[in-house]
Amino acid sequence: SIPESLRETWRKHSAQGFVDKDGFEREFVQHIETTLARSLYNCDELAAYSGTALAFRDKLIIEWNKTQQRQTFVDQKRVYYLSLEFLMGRALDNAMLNIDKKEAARDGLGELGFRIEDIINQEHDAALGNGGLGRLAACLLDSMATLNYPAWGYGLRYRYGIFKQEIIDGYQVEVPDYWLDFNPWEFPRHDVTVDIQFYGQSIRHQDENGKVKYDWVGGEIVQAVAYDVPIPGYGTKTTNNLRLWSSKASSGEFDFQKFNAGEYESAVSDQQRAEAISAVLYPNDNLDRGKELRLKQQYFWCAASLWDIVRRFKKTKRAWSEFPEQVAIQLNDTHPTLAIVELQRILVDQEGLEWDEAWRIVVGTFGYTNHTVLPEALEKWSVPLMQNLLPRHIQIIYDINLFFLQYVEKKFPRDRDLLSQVSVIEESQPKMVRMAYLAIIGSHKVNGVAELHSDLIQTTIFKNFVKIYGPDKFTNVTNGITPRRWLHQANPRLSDLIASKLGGYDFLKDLTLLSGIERYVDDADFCKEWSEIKTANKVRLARHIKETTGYTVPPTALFDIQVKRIHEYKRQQLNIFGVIHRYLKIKSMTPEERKKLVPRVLIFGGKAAPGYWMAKTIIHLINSVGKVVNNDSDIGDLLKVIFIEDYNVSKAEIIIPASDISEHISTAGTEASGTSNMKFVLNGGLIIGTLDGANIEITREITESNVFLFGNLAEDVEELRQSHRYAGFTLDDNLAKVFDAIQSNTFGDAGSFEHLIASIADHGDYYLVSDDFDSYIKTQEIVDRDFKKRDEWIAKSITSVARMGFFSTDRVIDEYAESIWNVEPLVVE
Ligand code: GLG
Repeated sequence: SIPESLRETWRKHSAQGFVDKDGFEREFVQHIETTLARSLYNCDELAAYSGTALAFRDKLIIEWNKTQQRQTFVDQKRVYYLSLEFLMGRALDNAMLNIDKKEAARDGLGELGFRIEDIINQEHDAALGNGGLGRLAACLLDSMATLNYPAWGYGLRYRYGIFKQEIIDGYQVEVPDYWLDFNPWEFPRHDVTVDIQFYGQSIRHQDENGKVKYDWVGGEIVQAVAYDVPIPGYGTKTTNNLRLWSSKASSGEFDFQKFNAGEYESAVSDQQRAEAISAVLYPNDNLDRGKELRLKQQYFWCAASLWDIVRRFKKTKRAWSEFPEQVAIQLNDTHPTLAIVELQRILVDQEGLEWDEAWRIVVGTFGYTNHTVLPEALEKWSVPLMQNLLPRHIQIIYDINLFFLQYVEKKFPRDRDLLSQVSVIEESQPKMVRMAYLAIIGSHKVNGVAELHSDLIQTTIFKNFVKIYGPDKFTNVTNGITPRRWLHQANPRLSDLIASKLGGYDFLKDLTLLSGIERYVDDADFCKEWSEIKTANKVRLARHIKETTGYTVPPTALFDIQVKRIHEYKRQQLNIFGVIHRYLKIKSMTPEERKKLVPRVLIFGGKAAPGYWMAKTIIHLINSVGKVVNNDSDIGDLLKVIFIEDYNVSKAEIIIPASDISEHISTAGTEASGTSNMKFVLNGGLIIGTLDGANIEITREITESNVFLFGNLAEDVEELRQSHRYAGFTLDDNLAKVFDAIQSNTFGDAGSFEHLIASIADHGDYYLVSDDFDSYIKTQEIVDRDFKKRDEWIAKSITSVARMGFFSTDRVIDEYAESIWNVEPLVVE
């Protein structure tokens, strides 16, 4: 660093960033003219977006620098959140609001000839995630910065995020999402690079003292390069860091020999192989596919992150035993479980610690969050695959398992069944490494993401581990959402109305303050404004629907929305079958009866994993039903069915505030938490749902009279499934009629939908669509009835919002900090 005597000069010129409208305009024009080499003659909206983003980036990076200096200086315990997914969405609007400069930018852009909304809309979403798990990581980052926790995220810098979805002739088509053409929010750190090794062999030898050592030799090297993304907190100077790793051929790796010998293709293909590691996000949600490249991604990212964390710790010259007091690493699902093995390897093989001492450090450092009980989502890696790719790590895994099983054997002598049930190695053909078991053994705390889910993991998939370790190792941290993005940014008018009654925006930092609006539920003016805001949000969505699908939908209709990944367990099929039932019913009604009906717009959105045939069939069915219903003049505006293509974070910000009711209708016991349920309620929409995931706690908070619940309970699901299997199974009558309609080609060629119907009618109805159908359509009738009582509906909406304080990720982060991480906030002056 620069000598003290010269620092005055530095300080004099230290970057400040703009503070007001004029300052914004100056920075904007400066960036347009120099950084972007454009002028007022050729500044289009995209360039204006770039100029605006760069002006804000400057501000963020100044605060980022201060935060990092302060955190390094104070050197208190830090949190590292390892997640293979960060579904960030857009950054500009968020930055404007979090550092409280949106009005300066709005006015400045106005004077320079632009509308701020158009500029914000130029930004490409950062879509480095699939769904709830990735978006949760993004909300947690926002809260960690807002609450001033010294916290970093670590992930991968995918060149291609989740694919863009196009709907062509009713079918999903996947298009690559190349998003890095212009990304002002990242800083390449070409000085922060590390070589990551793959393949090769682990060689056992003895050192000069006769101690057994292992050397990992040979194989190939890939370089990890750090890219930093600043994460601003709301209403604080704290700006944390999200470090994303990008892969490239190691400098020594580009084979100049081959190149000089004219073997260009093979020289280049080595390079491409290296770059492939961080090229693309795997598009599966709640599904494990066991592909080698995925394992490479996982190790590449864990090894680079651990190198970085260990390096930072070593600079402080503390004893290794202090590591868990300085470092908390949270594993977002099992994807980063190799970090456990990697830390043990570093400590034992590189730093020379004894196994037991190293292992105490490892377990004290890690916490593991489980996000699902679905068996198809639980990660397992084949032993031969791992043996080949990570020869030293597989040895360490075997040793971890050996010591663990010895511990179990001591506690429960001669229980052979127990040993094979909890072994990290599944004795299958080939043998498999059970990553969740490894994550439990290597962590001091394991948590689920909603009460029911945390109970279920302790009584089903992980029950043996509760028996072995006792219940204290397991805990619950119910998910949340950041109210900054999901209320203030997505629904500014509602946020402003609430602020006008609460005397300011403090509720955005303490969401429990929302309870203060409950006393306005009888205030006619307030209710009227509340209702008008909902209508305005519906008009905005209707416009989006018109522009993107061509369909006109009436904003006075009941907007019924289901947006999330398409999955059989989430049961979009139940929803669309319910829509068909409604359609058939309307067709059989007299004109008098029709007059009494509440018109409905059914809105669907969500991606199917490219290899998930059944999910794609469901999308096709929704679109086929839409095509028939929307063009049936006999139905008119009474029913519309819309599929919004390419559902993502920025579309969610338009869709969620516009709902009257949204659907969270998973088979009980399958949705770990759900988080969009929280977003919808926070935006004044009511929900229809099963007693599953966080629906249960939402119901507890806002009370049962404000939720439309239906369906079987989690505790009865297994028995129902069994009964389908053995006692034969009769379809629900109304569902049978729906199937008849589909099978008589009402919605196009019935053949396309045969396997979907068969999965229910002939193959055991695993997700209990038939069992829940009657309860579902009856509850939808109650929704129709209640929606007509406009005043009561608005009262329910206000009351629900007032009682949502619990579901902020600020509360979530405080719980993690207190019960898992043991970290304290650090305020940056
Ligand atoms: C999971 C679950 C969701 C959960 C989310 C965040 O399926 O129920 O809300 O994580 O914990 N794979 C996921 O998206």
